[in-house]
Formats: sequence, structure tokens, C-alpha cells
Amino acid sequence: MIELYFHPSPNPLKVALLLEETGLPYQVVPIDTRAGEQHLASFRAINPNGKTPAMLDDDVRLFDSTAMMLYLAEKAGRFLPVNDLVRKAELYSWLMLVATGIGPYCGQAVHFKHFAPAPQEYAVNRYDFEAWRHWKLINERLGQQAYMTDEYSIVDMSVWGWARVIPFVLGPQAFEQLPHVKRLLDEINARPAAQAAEAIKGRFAFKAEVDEDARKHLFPQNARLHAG
Ligand SMILES: N[C@@H](CCC(=O)N[C@@H](CS)C(=O)NCC(=O)O)C(=O)O
Repeated sequence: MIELYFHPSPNPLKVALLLEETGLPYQVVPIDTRAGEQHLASFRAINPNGKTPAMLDDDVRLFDSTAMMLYLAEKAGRFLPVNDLVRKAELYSWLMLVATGIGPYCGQAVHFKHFAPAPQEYAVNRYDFEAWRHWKLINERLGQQAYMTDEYSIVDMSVWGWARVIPFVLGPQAFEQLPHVKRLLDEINARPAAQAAEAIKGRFAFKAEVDEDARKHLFPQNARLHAG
């Protein structure tokens, strides 16, 4: 049985969406990152990077959400063109753009806008600019075709994970400039698989506050600022 080590955040949610879409049986193991569970030795044994998601499929262990997207799509034989290297090349390219562009730049934009201890104009400008630049690439692509590749795939699911939080990342009016992203988000949100993935959160008591203790777990680098 697959075990998904999960927190209700963009990267774990896109894997939950794919699991729901494939119908593969899985269990959720909650990892409350605001309570510091990502740093437990038992979790680090599965994901040495100490981030969610992680996964066990019997003896197979996986960390990094994009590795899981590829593994699960190959396993299910769906949501990527299994035997077509040319179509796969297109899918890999967009998938990695989401993994290395959307995820990290949105994450850093959120950090410097919402969580940095003091306003960081230079950092906010840099990450907001890059987050917007990547989202405009996705929006342009989705203005030309229904999905990121020639059919609904793990790329669209990866986009969905982060598109859900665009107002928090880019501002409350951001979708006005990203109408094609909003169209895909609404379409995927209407799928039963997305609703099932979103509902996982309600089955567990994840810590909601980002208080002093949560900041210690999420931003361990801050300890160096106060080290004297
Ligand atoms: N490249 C990793 C990034 C994972 C990641 O940053 N996960 C976030 C949730 S979206 C997390 O666990 N944050 C808690 C922490 O950094 O301690 C992936 O795609 O899985």
C-alpha cells in the first residue's frame, strides 16, 4: 500500500491529486511541518531533505514531489505519454519549469512577503518578479491550448498545486492578469479527484498558526541571526 507523507501545502497536494486521479490505493500519513514533524529522524529516514511530501510504496521510497508525479504516472500508465519519447520531451520540459520555476520562486515570494522578520524590498521585488514571470509563461501556454501538453497530465496537476495559492503569492487581484491559469484551476477544482485531495486536510488536526514555535521549525536559518 502506498503511504503519502502529507501536509496540506502545494507540493503534497499535487501528489494527492494524482493519486486520486489514478485510483491507486493509498494511505495518508500526516506530517505537521508547523509542529516540526519534518525534522523527526523517522521522517528524515524517508526524506533526507526534511520536506513534504514523501512516499513509500512498499519497499520503494520517494522524495520530491516531481519524482513522485513521474513515478506514479509511470506506475499507473496514465497522465503522461508512456511510450512516446517526443511527447514526453514536451511534458518533461513543462514539468521541470513548474518544479524549478513556479515552486521555488512562489515559495520565496511568499516567504519574503509574508514571513520575513523585517520588510525585504530587494528580495520581495526579485521573487515577486520571477514568480510573475513564470506564471505569465504558464498563462500564455494555456491561452494557446486547453492543457499544458496535448492532454490533461501531471503537468496540469503540478500547476494546480500552486495555482490554488496564487492570490496569497501574487496578490488578491492576480487572476485578472492570469485568466487562462484561472480557467484551468476552476476546471481541475471541479474534478472529484481535486475535491478528494482538498478534503484530506479535514481528516487531521494540522496546526493552523505560524507562531514563534512554528517559525523555529519552518525557518531554522533564523537561529543564526540570533546566535550572537
Ligand atoms: N522540491 C520539494 C519541495 C518540498 C517543499 O518545499 N515542501 C514544503 C511544503 S510545499 C514543506 O515541506 N515545507 C516545510 C519546511 O520547509 O520545513 C518538492 O517538490 O517536494
